[in-house]
Amino acid sequence: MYIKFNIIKEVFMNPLFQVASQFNIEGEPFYAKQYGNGHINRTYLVKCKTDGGEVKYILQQINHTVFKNVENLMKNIVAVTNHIYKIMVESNEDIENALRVIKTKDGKDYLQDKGKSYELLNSGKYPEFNCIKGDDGHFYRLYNFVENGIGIETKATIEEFRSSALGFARFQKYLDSFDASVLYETIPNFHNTVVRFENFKKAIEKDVANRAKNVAEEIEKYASRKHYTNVVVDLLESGEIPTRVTHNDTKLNNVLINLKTLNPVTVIDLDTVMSGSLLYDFGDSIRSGATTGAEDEKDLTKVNFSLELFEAYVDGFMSELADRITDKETELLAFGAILMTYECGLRFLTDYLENDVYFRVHRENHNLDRTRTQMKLVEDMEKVLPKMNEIVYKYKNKYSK
Ligand code: ADP
Ligand code: GN1
Ligand code: MG
Repeated sequence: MYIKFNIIKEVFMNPLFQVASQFNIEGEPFYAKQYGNGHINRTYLVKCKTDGGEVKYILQQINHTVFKNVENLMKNIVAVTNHIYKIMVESNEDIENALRVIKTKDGKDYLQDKGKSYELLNSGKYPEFNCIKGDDGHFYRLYNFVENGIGIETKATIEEFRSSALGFARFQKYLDSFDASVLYETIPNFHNTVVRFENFKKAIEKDVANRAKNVAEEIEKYASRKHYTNVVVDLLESGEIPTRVTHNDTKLNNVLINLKTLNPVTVIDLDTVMSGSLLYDFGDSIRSGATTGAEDEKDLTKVNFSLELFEAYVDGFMSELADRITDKETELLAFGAILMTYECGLRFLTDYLENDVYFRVHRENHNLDRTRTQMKLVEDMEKVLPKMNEIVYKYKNKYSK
C-alpha cells in the first residue's frame, strides 16, 4: 500500500514521467534521472514497471538551440537506424542491441512538449532536471536502453579501444550503402575547419565576455596552425578524397562496448550523421580516446597522446576497412587525428570567447581547460606524426587483401 502510494506520488510529481508516458512505452514510469555525460542533449534514464519486471529507456531532450530543425533531424535518425536494423536482420546479427527510435502515442518520431510537463519543468521545482527553456517548448525523443554496452568516458584499455574502432568501422560499413541524398544537414559546415577558423576570428574580434585577454597564448597556438584548416576541405571539394556518409561525432562514449566480451555493441548519438570524410570519424576517435587524460583535465602533465592506444585503434579500424580506404585517405589518416583534435580545441576556445553558449559547462573555465588539453594532444601528435604514419601503413598492408 505504502509502496503503491509512493509510486503514484512520484508519477504525479515527476514531469519526466508525464513526458515519457506520451511515448509508446511498456509499463508505468517510476524512475527518471539524468544519465551519461553528453555535452549537447539532456539525457535521462527512465525505468518503467511492467508485469514481468522492468523496462529501461533513454529519454532525451533535444538541444533545440543546436539542432534548429528537429523534424528533419529525426527523419535522419529514423532513416539511419532503420537502414542499420535492416542490414542487421539480413545478416542474422543480434538485433537486441540495435538502437531504435520509439514513437509517440500519436505515431510521431519526437514529442514537442508545450504542455503541463513543460510548465512544471520550467517552474524551478525540478532543478535536478535542469532544463533549457525555449519558446517552442521542449523537444523529446525516446530510445530503447541498450543494456549490454557501456559508453567509456575516459582511459579505455588497449582492448576496449580496439573494440571501439571495430564498432565505428562497422558503422561506417553499414552506412556505405546508405543513400546520402536523403540526409538533411543537421549542422551546416560541422567539420568545415575553414569556417570554424573564421568563427574563431569573429569571436576574438567581438570578445563579448572580455575574455580574449586571458587567453593570448592559446589564441596564438591555434592561430599559428591555420594552415591545417583547408587541407581536408580542399581535397573533398576536388574529389581527391571521397565524400562518404559519416557519423561525425565518433568520440569514445558514443560507442557502447560490452566490457566482458569486448565486443562493440551499438554506435549511438546519431545527430550528426551527414556527408563527410572518413578522416573525420577516424580523427575524432583518436582525439577522444588515444589519450591518458580526460578531455577537461586541468593538469596537463596527465594528458599525453598514447601511441599504444593509437596503434590499437588503427589495428581495429584497418581490420574492417583496409580494402575500402583509398590511398589518399591512408596518407592523411594520422593527420586527420591532428586536424580533428585541433578543430575540437578551436571550437572549445571559440565557445569560451563567446561566453560558453554551445558546449555544456560545469565549472568556471571549463571550455578553457578543454581547449588546453586538445592543444597538448596536438603538440604531442605533431612530434610523432612519422611514427603514426608508419603504424597506419603497417596495418593497411597487414589487412589489405
Ligand atoms: P549527447 O548528444 O548529449 O552526447 P548522447 O546521445 O551521446 O547525447 O547520450 C549521452 C549518453 O547517454 C551517452 O554517452 C551514453 O552513455 C548514454 N546513452 C545514450 N543513448 C543510449 C542508449 N540508447 N542506451 C544506453 N545508453 C545510452
Ligand atoms: C559534442 O554530443 P557529444 O558530447 O557526443 C560535440 C562534438 C565534440 C564533443 C567534444 C553535436 O559531442 O562535436 O567533438 O562534444 N557534438 C556536437 O567532447 O557538437
Ligand atoms: Mg554523445
